[in-house]
Amino acid sequence: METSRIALPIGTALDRFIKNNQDQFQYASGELSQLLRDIALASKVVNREINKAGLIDIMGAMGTQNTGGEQQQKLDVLANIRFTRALSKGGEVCALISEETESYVDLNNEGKYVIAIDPLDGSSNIDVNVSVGTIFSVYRRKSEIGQPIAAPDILQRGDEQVAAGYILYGSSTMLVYTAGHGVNGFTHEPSLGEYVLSHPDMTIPAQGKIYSINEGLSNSFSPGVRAYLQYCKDNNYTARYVGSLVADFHRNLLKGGIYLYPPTAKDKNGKLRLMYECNALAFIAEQAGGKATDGRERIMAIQPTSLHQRTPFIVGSAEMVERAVAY
Ligand code: AFP
Repeated sequence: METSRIALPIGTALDRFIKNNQDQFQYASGELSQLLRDIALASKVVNREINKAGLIDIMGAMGTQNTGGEQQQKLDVLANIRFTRALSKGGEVCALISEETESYVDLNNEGKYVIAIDPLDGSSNIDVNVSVGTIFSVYRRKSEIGQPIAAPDILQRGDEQVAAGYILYGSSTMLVYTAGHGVNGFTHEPSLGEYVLSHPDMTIPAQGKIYSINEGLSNSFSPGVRAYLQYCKDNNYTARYVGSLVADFHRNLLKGGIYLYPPTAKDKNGKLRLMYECNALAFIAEQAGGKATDGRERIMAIQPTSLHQRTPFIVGSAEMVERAVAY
């Protein structure tokens, strides 16, 4: 009898995959792969906490606000602590930009990398048991190792990312990342505590039928956005909107679709953050064959001028994004 029939292979674990593909990392010297492993480990801890939400007192608001003036959830704070701790212990990261902290966190002057992270995106969904995510971008520092961090290390364009990814805490937990050589997805196997390669070489269909937008805000959308939404309806597209960016992005990546967060009356530059939400997803979208724009230029070409800068965001299947921009 074939051995695989009595013992199904578990597939390639994230660690093994990273080691086997070490040469795909720019400036491969082991630190970047260690950094990804640190993120993966912290995400497993966060995953464990999220799974317990409802049983222990970690749901609900902290009573404090984040940098955007939004209510911080207890799990936001917890996830921020977990990722910061993992990344500071690893020693590869010199500075950390997070949605949860006003300024960047200076970690270790010897570290080679700068991380921008939204530790828990969509956190207002936690109380109702809906998917949430973590989004991260990795940059190489520009200043000399050993020197204090300077502005050019922090305010880098998306095009300068050396790796980016997200973790989706959904019906299963997935880690999806790119290091600039395509996109690979790993599913968390809870009994082993390992991420296992489940979605190799992910590509987004050039055209899909799903559009994702908070249409409740449509009174304040521009005429162009409203016209594009009418086009979607005229062509019998399906509306799908979780309200957790990672979940909406991931679904569209797999099935083909478009996600839009345009300027609104409340948020003149859109709601989403360039440095720790849009850049990472733009990198993944482009690596998977899709597109990401603010309506005028590629997201990754935008030079950030502040840490918590917002941007309009249109991302997804290439042909759909092109059409939306034409409107
Ligand atoms: P929260 O983290 O406050 O839940 O915001 C989530 C988010 O940043 C992103 O994940 C969603 O796509 C988007 O905001 C939803 O915003 P609207 O509620 O305005 O549609």
